[in-house]
Amino acid sequence: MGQPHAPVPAHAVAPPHPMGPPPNGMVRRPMRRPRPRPYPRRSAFPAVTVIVPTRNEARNLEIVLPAIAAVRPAVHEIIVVDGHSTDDSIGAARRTLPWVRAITQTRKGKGNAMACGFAAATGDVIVMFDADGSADPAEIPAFVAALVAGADFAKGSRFAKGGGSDDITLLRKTGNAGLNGVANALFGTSYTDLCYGYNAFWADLLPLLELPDVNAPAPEEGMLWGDGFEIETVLNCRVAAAGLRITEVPSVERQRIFGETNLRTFADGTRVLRTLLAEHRRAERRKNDRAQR
Ligand SMILES: Nc1nc2c(ncn2[C@@H]2O[C@H](COP(=O)(O)OP(=O)(O)O)[C@@H](O)[C@H]2O)c(=O)[nH]1
Ligand SMILES: [Mg+2]
Repeated sequence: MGQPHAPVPAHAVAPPHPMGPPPNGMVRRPMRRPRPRPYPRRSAFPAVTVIVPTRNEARNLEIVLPAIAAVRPAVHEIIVVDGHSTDDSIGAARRTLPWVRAITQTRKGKGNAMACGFAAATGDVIVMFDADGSADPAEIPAFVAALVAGADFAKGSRFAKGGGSDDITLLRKTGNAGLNGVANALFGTSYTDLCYGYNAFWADLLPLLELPDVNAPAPEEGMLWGDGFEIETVLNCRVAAAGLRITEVPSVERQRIFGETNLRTFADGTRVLRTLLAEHRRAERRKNDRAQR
């Protein structure tokens, strides 16, 4: 008699096919679904999750999703996180790429969408990827390579050597440069592009980032800290404050294909500045707490 079988873990049992049993005599091929990964791992060949936040990006998704799926080595999963779009972005995503995972965010704002995507991710590496066609999927392997080479956080930069932008206005470029200077002075970093949405990091950092709970109720007015466009800043501040290894990856931002930006230059710029100050206070508080223990 052999050894008794170990109990089969719940995640190893294939759930019933969502379309039900196949008609007589037909075999239904299993749908592609993420491999079960009980915990993220650091390895030379990490499983890559791409998080794509969308707010009315149906037409862009039809172009962007197949382009991400064509990247080699292939990504492990793509999660579209929708912000209550009125153009059926989720339907477009599913029609374009049947194995995409599409979820709806729990509150408002790009930051909340990203936090929802991070919480749903099953890969070892998480890539933040805008849906508007401005990010080039062919750069994903460079982000992953920076992480495999030892970085904790791979930060896309349009202003590092080899980077560029077809999409940024002079006003936003100037604002970004000013905000960059403030961030570097406060956090001792050498960031060249604070407000850029194309970044990647090891999924095991997530607990350290302490992002707003995706299940927390939405406030009656305004948004929770970190739920808006300031998400990139929050991440950049927290990885710096935690002393993590940051590598900048040159990135070329292209023009959005269809539609218009959801960003409001002045309102969101002010919010980024407030975030830098708030995050600096938070980092100082943490440092003092640690020193007292
Ligand atoms: N889910 C979700 N996605 C958002 C929200 N706001 C912006 N996005 C997405 O975030 C990405 C970047 O937004 P975009 O408007 O292009 O800003 P810009 O790239 O800074 O000009 C796009 O894919 C948007 O569809 C939001 O509130 N919720
Ligand atoms: Mg954009």
